[in-house]
Amino acid sequence: MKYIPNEIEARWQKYWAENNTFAASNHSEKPKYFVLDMFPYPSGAGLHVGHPLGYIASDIYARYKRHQGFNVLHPQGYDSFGLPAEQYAIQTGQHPEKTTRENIARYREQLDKIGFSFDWEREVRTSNPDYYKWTQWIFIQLFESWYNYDSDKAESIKVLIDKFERNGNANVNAACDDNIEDFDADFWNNLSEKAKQRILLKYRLTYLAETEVNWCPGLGTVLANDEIVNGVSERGGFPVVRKKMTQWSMRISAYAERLLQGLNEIEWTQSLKDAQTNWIGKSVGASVKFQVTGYEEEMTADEDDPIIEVFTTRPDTIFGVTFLTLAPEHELVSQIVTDEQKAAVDAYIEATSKRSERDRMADVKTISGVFTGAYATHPFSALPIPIWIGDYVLAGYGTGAVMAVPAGDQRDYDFAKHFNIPIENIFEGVDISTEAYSSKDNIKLKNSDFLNGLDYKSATKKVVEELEQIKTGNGKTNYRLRDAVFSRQRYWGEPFPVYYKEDLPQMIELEHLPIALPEVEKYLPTEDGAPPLGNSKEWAWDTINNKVVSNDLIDEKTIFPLELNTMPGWAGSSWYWLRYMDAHNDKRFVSEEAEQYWQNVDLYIGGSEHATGHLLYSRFWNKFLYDRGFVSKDEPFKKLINQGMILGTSAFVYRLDGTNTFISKNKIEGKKVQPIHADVYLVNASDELDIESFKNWRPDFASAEFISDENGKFYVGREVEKMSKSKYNVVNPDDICNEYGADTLRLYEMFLGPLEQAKPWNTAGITGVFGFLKKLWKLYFDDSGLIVTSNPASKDALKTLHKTIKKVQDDIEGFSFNTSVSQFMIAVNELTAMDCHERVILEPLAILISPYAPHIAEELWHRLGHEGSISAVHFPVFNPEHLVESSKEYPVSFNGKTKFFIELPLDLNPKQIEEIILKDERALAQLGGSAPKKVIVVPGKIINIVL
Ligand code: ANZ
Repeated sequence: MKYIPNEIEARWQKYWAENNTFAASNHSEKPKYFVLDMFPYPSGAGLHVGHPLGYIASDIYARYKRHQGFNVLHPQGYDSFGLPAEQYAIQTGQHPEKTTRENIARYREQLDKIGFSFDWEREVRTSNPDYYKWTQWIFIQLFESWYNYDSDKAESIKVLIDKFERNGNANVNAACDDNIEDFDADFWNNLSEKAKQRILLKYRLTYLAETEVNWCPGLGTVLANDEIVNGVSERGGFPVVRKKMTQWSMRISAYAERLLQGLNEIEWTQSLKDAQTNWIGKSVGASVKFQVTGYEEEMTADEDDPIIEVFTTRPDTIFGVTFLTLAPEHELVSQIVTDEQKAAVDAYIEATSKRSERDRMADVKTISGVFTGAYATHPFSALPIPIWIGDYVLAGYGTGAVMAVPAGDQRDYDFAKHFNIPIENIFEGVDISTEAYSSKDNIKLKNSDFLNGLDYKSATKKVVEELEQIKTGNGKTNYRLRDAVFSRQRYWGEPFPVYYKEDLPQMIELEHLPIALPEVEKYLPTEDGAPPLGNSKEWAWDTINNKVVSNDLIDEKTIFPLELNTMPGWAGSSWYWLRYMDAHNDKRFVSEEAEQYWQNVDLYIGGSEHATGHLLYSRFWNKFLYDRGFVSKDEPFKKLINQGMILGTSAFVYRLDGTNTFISKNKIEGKKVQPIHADVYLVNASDELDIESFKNWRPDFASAEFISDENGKFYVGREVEKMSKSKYNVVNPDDICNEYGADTLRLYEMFLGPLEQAKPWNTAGITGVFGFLKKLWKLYFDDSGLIVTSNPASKDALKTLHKTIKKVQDDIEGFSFNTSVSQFMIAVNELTAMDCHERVILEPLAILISPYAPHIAEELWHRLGHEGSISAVHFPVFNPEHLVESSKEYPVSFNGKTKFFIELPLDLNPKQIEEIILKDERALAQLGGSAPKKVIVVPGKIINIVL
């Protein structure tokens, strides 16, 4: 009987689907285990062999856990809102819903071929109304909440209103907008409803605010920082500029400290934790207020007091401040600039608005800035400090203003040198004539009034105390993490459940959700620059009938306009793992019961590119839902592993310069050639090009000439590059499945190397893995059928089996899947050499391999006479006794030359061994009657007789 993977695999895939073999139950006596994959965005190109790598690893783990007696939830779905479908819609006029549905169908077909143990009954699609209904609901919950730093959690906005009504905001310690005036209960209670709502917006966890955003004219939308790479949009590579717009924002900054602390509780790689830690960017220091000179008394009531607040991590250097620098966007600039400097300042602001924040951060060489003409007063020395603006200071970080200390900060130093601003050296025994002094420990201060002779630590403490005393500053912790802009000017995203009444946002009640995406004629922004939903003629909310109605009916009394923006790509993916727990619930986003059972994700596998986007937003939303009592765990993903990228092995043909003649790789030496990508599908496992197919591949090669080598062969060159369509090195998993079967694909993907490392794909290596499966098959079958016996197993076979159980179990638990594949190969080679066909060995062997190669394992199990799926059978138990060696086959040497072997128990001592040897006939023959000079015995190793 031959091993025919296609037959076997189709049969078992059908069996699994028909029997719902991998459906997880929400009620089980078994312990639970939740294995999650980062769900795919279904692009038009389909999957290549790089995509399933993580899915195969998580599938092995999920299957292993089932064998260990766990109730495993291993779901899959689609992150199906997003830009590519919309761009495609703009280009082709096709509805993104249609292309998304088609792409999903293709993905599903490809995934099914690989034999994943997904519970497809729980599939989610973020673009389905029954899913985004709950994304809208979560948005509303965020709107109805504020963050209380005293209890250190999110609370209902009603609690805040209650506080305002009783005591005003004086004792409220909230995450909120800057510059909120203090008010008392009377003031609050006398406000109009509208005024109250305005104030509450400054406290809500999702709020409307005029923010500086990254505006991408090419895509017609706002982008998040992590959607921009090197100053251009990640998708499409369009330029990005800064622009002020009213946008929904998420107050993720309220969670900065908890997002940081939570990292200590989870099993993530250090590199991932470092990425999040840096992104959150905690800095401990102080806030210091500098009064602008000349304004102390002339303030009118409605004018902002021109006090420049700076954030510094080095309060100890306060006596080294020789100027202040404001970001060009700083709101005080226009107020304090002197008439003489106004033209220069305006010109500078205009020039810098063209530079992106990233450019500004990256560029440390260009020094630019301008004097405002104004001065501030030093809080301790009372000396006048000139106020400059410079674009090395970022508007969005800290307070957008710095106290510049050329002695201690290189950028300040360079700035001072450039503009000839005096530099005050405040460090004892340090030369700062050529650069700022950056190390802070163990160095004493001088020229610093009450700080002279103090070191960094005590000076920092002293300055903060003094500042607090004179009410000009205080200790402060700053985070780089900013609130996340949540509005996108796009069509293919979740609509907000929001309408506007007198410019104030109003939430639509849960019972009327989802607010479904309307039909539009065009997916582009409207003529007057409104987002694409502005093209819809039916996009108004009727508050009497609670439904979406025609825009013509808007009367601002009972019918109001709906929000035109949609939510960003990360909205739907920030809670999807919860929906898998209870995917069809139409009463709640997840039932309490299901959530209590599954709690959180035990193992999450996905790409490292989501380190600071998806993985921060998800933790934020989960913590929020936890605070409000909707979920039971603070952290969503207990353990997380990043799979490495699979690289393509590109093929190159070499064209003689200036000709249409191609030359075999082994003939190019000394010739001027131009390497050109050839599709990897045109090259065989020995790197020979199929010339005829190559000619047919592209018209410009049809008439090309080819110079082969002496043997008539034409070789290509190979190079490892990113797997990508444009490099013609993409390998489609369907082709591998068709030719060798999914089990071979799965084993080979794992065999390529450690899961977390990047590694090149090379289709040539796959035949080895395919050969291994054929060899495995032959342990069970010969040409006429099953050859498995019920004989007892030999000691050696048991040893091979138990060695393998131990290795595979340790490997799976340590996520070292590649080494398991090697062990399977060793085991099958050993058992083949032993001619082992015993059921007691081969049954457990089938179970061992089933997480990796589930189809062949099912088939073997079935043919061994079992009913039902192998996936539920208990994993073989390792018995160390089978590995203990009780005897040793000693080589027996005479004067160092091995003459024969003898098997002896291992527990004999050297004396006993010597006695046995000297009676052995073969030894007696060697000795020829004479006594040996010496007998050397190393127990467990050697016996040497010196003649
Ligand atoms: C005085 C000083 C003296 C500073 C010294 C540093 C060294 P991190 O660690 O990144 O938080 N700073 C503050 N706000 C800024 C902004 N919006 N744009 C650019 N720079 C800004 O660094 C905080 C330090 O960076 C602050 O401490 C401030 O300069 C500067 F010897 O204040 B320092």
